[in-house]
Amino acid sequence: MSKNFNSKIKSSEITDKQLYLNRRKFMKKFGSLIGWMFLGSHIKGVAEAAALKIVKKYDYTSNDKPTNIQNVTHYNNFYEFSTEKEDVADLSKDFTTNNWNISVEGLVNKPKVYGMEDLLKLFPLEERIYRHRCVEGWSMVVPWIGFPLSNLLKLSLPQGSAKFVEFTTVYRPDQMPGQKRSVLNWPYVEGLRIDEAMHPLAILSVGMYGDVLPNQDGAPIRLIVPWKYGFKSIKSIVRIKLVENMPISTWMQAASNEYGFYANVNPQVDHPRWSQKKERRLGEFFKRDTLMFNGYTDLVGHLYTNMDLRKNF
Ligand SMILES: Nc1nc2c(c(=O)[nH]1)N[C@H]1C(S)=C(S)[C@@H](COP(=O)(O)O)O[C@H]1N2
Ligand SMILES: [Mo]
Repeated sequence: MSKNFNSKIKSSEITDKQLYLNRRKFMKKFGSLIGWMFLGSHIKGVAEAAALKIVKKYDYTSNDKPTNIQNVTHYNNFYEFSTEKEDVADLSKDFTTNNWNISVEGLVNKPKVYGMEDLLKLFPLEERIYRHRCVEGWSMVVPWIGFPLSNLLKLSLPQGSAKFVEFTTVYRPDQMPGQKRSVLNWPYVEGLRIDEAMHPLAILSVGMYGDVLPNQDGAPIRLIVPWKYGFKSIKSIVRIKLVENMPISTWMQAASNEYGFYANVNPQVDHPRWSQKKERRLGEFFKRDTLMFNGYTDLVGHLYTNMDLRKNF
């Protein structure tokens, strides 16, 4: 660990031993991944520096016990590969994420195309344990590795007219068999209001359980918005666009009466076809109560004062 890295963080934030070990694993993975991508020894240094920047933050971390990684990686919604949750892991095995670029564009003063290595160099990575609630009634707890989305947005200098952020998943039907079928309008699109996108809870994740993201969980980079239903947390992102008008998300296009733009977790507002009062944690038998804003009301409730959450579901 380099000296200047140490001096930048408070002692309370220094990672514990387990995280340190995970970090070594993560570094090795990223080191070899990026080494393979660029075949340059200086790039390995970059990977190392980025991985060393994982800082444990306790502010937003849930006390819930993380779900078994086997469940999290073998029960996935990723319609680009399959609508069968148990099949996504296998069907995404050969998906390639090398030379991945993300473009930040639209109503910003500094539009730019970032490579993954740029992002890792720019933003320190944090581990955050978040609850995740799928609109279909299952939930899990995942230790993500990532950085606040606001870091990237601020760097792009949003213009005053930017009111929403639109995210787009990669379109690659040759590697994503689900995109050859018209189950949804491809590519998958999601959106947030700009104040939601700037909220410190919203992160771009590049890893989980101390390692890089598995393909089935949205490699190499995905959004995580833990107070909203899982479909907002768009995977394998290639474009982030700041816009003036509310984006029409893929799920709004598919069924606007069932999937709204806001999609805040809300046990009081049922889905037209099922109740949202309870949820089943992967790996658990008994259902538990679903919490308002997935338990993050203290942190995000102020974003929705004076809003009718029944109308804006
Ligand atoms: N591109 C894309 N992103 C997506 C989806 C998808 O089908 N395609 N499914 C969403 C849904 S419905 C959920 S619940 C979460 C699931 O994330 P996980 O498989 O990592 O648990 O991803 C979300 N992001
Ligand atoms: Mo979901």
